[in-house]
Amino acid sequence: GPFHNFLAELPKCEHHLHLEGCLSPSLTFKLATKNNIKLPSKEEKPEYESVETLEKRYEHFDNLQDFLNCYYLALDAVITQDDFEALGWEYFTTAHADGVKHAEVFFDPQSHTDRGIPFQTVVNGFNAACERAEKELGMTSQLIMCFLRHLPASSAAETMQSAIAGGFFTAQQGRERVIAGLGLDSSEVGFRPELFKEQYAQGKELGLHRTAHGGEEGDPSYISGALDSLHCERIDHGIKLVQDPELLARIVKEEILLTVCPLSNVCLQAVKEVGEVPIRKFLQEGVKFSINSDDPAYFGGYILKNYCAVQNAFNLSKEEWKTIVQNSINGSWTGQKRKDELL
Ligand code: ES4
Ligand code: ZN
Repeated sequence: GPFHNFLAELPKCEHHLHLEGCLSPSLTFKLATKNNIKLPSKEEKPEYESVETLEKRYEHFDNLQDFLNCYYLALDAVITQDDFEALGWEYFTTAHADGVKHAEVFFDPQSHTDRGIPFQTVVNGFNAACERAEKELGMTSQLIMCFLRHLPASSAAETMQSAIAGGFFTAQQGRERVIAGLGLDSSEVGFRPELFKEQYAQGKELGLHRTAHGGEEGDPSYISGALDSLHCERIDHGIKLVQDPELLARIVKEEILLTVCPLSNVCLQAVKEVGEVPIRKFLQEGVKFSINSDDPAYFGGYILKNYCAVQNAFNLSKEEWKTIVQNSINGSWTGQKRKDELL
């Protein structure tokens, strides 16, 4: 539509992006071939017959768990530090083309360490992509280490220990910390935020930023739990907030940023269509939010497609877009100097 160029040129910040969610069917098959990895046989899983059949599989998910099963399976193809860098680079080049200037990206170390990949292979690979994006594309970024909530807290504690031992939380002269913050993702319902209280307290003590997925499929108590027990500065998704007006008022008052992912919500059937994402309500009530792509290789597109889908559903004014972009910049975990460049 006529708004496309306007949306393309907005200085975007992305806050809700899983680097593993950029693993497309074509990259999955390419890495599996290179690494001599056996993907599931087509007898076991017919969708693994070809790139095309896997693309077809990703067109429909029943819910979050159905998607996560696909997402963890495809990761078997990703092995070497170069593979992690390639996955990160896939993100940064595509996001750059969509007008992203600053990205705070998630990764899931446990989905790799659990299959025998060393922690530092994962972090060094992703960090190399971040550094290359800054040098070659002028994009700034931060890495956010997520705990998988379906695994026990003891596994999250070991992951925390690996990051500390590797020096990834430590700022050195002139160099910022490699990992800037903590996140919490994977299956939400039944895996309450309170389970990870100790790891988040340790992270806060170390000066790390904190966010958690909440209110994607879970009820609003998963959002308040992340605020009260994990001291989160942001909430990822948070769309179920509309079920609790008092909590909504608190989110406004405490200026908690929600990282909303419209196409993801449709693909995982949290809503029937983008028009059901409470964008208008959040704007009216003064809830701050950013618009993000979540897992672009699975949910039909990168950030610009999400911006366009919101525009098609809500027909926002240029003033309203300015508010969204300003809140995205101000809610980023970067210094005032970089924010001033983006504003
Ligand atoms: C995720 Cl959409 C979503 N929700 C929860 N955990 C995730 N990990 C990757 N994508
Ligand atoms: Zn997510």
